[in-house]
Amino acid sequence: MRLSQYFMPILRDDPKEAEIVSHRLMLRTGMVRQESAGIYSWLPLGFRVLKKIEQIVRQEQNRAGAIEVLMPTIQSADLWRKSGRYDDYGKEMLRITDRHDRDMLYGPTNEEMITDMFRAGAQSYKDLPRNLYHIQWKFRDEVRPRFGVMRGREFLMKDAYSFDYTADGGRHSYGKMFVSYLRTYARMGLKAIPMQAETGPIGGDLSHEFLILADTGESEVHFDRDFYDMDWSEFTIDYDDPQAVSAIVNDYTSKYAATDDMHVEADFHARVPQDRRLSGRGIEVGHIFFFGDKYSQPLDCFVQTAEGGNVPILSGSYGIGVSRLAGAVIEASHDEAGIIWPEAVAPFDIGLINLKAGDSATDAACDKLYGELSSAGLEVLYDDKDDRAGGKFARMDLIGLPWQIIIGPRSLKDGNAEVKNRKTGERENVALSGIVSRFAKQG
Ligand code: P5A
Repeated sequence: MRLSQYFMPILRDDPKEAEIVSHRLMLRTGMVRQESAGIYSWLPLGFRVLKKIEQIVRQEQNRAGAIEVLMPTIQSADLWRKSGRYDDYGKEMLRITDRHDRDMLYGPTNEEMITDMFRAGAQSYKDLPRNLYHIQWKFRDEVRPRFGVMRGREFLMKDAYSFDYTADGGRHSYGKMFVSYLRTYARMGLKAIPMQAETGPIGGDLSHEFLILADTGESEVHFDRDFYDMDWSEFTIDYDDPQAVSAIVNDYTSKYAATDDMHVEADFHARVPQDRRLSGRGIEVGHIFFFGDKYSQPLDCFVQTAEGGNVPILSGSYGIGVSRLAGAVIEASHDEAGIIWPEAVAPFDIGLINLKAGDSATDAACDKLYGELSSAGLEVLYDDKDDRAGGKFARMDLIGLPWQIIIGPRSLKDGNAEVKNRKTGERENVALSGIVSRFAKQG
């Protein structure tokens, strides 16, 4: 993408309304724009990040055996009346009346709808287990939307729903999602600690929240320092092996970690020696629940057993805050100069800076390299604008692409470009002829 033809409205100054760094940087880099309180447009740069996050989430859900569907944002109130949540949800639910005076709502979550969909499509225990998910916009009329996309009113969520026949099967389904969440966050360069959590309006008695540590987080958290020393890199797993799955779940849940609602100081002290007890703040990037027949009973979601009886399906639901993650990654990875994107979710792989746009030799070298890198499958943002060098450097640092390739008349004399790593700040002169192979190999 040529910057001269792109739409990336960078703000010169820090926006006043932004209280936390991710919100500030998302506004400054023109990733998002607030349309109403807690409701955002995703501009081209932000949209690319959102799609990358979504794709990692999708790949890891598929890998764990979940099947993608797409349910609508607007739901009928009927099923919510049946489950009893129509009144429970209170003012957080955006209620709409259609032209026939029917009560509708903008879905804050989809337990009811998917349970009804599954009921209509599954008859016997042989149709189980299954896990269905979608990635869809939700609406919750939060009292205080704040921190940009971190606590929006409209936000993108991945929500998966498991359907099982036996309690053991249900636990395995829960474990698979638990493990897939560890892999998902690891791929984005995040350490998300699973913590015991309250179930709130979703319900059930088994639940974990996944939190990344950040001073700006909304939740107070208490945990064993051991989590710091764990191996957070990606790992392989055979999801069909219940023992392998539960071994990983046990490994992570055997250490103390709880959000403030579930925190018991006496347990913390009993289980964790003083020098390993840590308390701080965290951002909730995922939340999983097992609630058995809470929705299948009222919504009549039963299957036939082998013996010919009828039993309610056992379910859990599993959420990831996809749009929130865009902010969370920035909270976890930035410096004074701006964002530092982990490669997996960066809007582009490389920023190519032409230091002398208009100079025919520099233009020719940049254009050629831009074409070659693009053909090699790399995503390049090519700064071909006629701006001062200082401004170009600052802008490229601000938007935080992992690599910068800088070409000007001086480096060109020796047939070189300067390659800068945004994260480490390291710079290196590389022969122009060797650049494509260098990045293609990494890619
Ligand atoms: C689980 C999936 C649920 O809604 N039902 C379907 C269950 N869980 S949850 O914890 O309420 O939400 C799941 C994740 O969505 C993100 N999230 C938000 N992101 C941005 N703005 C919001 N207002 C918001 N509310 C929830 C969180 O990451 C949460 O973990």
